[in-house]
Amino acid sequence: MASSASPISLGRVLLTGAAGALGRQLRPRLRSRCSLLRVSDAAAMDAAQAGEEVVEAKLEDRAAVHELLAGIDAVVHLGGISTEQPFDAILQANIVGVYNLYEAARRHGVKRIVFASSNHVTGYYRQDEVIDPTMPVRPDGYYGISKAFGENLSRFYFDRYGIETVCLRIGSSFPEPRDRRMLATWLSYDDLERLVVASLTAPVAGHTIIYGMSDNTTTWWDNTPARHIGYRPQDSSEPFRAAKEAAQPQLDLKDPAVTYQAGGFVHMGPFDQ
Ligand code: NAI
Ligand code: 15L
Repeated sequence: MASSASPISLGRVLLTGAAGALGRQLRPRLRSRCSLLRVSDAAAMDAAQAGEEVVEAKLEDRAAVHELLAGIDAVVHLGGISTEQPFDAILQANIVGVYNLYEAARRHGVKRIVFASSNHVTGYYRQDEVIDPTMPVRPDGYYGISKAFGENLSRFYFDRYGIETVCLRIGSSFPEPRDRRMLATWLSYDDLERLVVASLTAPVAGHTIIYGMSDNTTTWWDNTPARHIGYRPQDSSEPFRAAKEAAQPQLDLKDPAVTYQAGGFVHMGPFDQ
């Protein structure tokens, strides 16, 4: 785990998506920094530890989400569908769900939200261009569109109600890069923790979009417009390069999954419903 523990208490924090891959990583890392960590998911979670509350809730259940936000200072919102899927499922979890979350946050006076967006908001930029968070979105599917909705919704809730949000356009957060594309997109779990803590503790966050990546040598993303968040990655995909290149010595440059930053997401769908 990252050793740069911030001395700043995070207060009463809600972590959604706590049963998921990243939620299970962040839960123990956030627990010691919070006066209360309320963890939630539609799926079953481990029992509450000291300083925790565990609440099962579906994001599309407006009343349940309203209850979830009671007494909370800040939210780390990871919950929702995390890959390309049919629109109706995405609509409920990621679009209705994020609306319910922000509306409950407004009514309960929550001050800051860290929203797990995705690199798939800009997946149709090419792998031979470097983009920054101020450039127009180019989603690569319904999933990316739903994350763009969350980014826009959160901007509205900042402009209208002053709720600060840091949108994390997470690249690929796994124990290690899985393929050559992830040499550019990888975010280690320790750097994920650094990014979330920086987003929760930056004195002024406003509405910020930042790519979630480690200090990779190959990169498609320039986080200069988000430097005020103070995120400093300390890991790199470079130690994995030789093995990943050996496993994939040839890339088909005519394959859209190689052309576009989205990678294999460009081949997901359409879904007949
Ligand atoms: P995951 O799929 O492992 O976890 C998502 C969690 O959300 C699951 O535990 C699931 O039960 C819960 N969930 C889904 N629908 C729900 C609903 N309707 N109501 C309540 N809970 C619901 O995903 P992972 O990898 O942990 O990602 C966490 C977040 O980060 C997601 O929002 C994902 O889109 C985002 N992200 C993750 C990346 C990665 O590399 N792991 C990359 C980019 C974005
Ligand atoms: C995502 O948004 C997904 O949640 C994750 O499973 C990875 O596929 C990641 O993007 C990626 O682009 O590698």
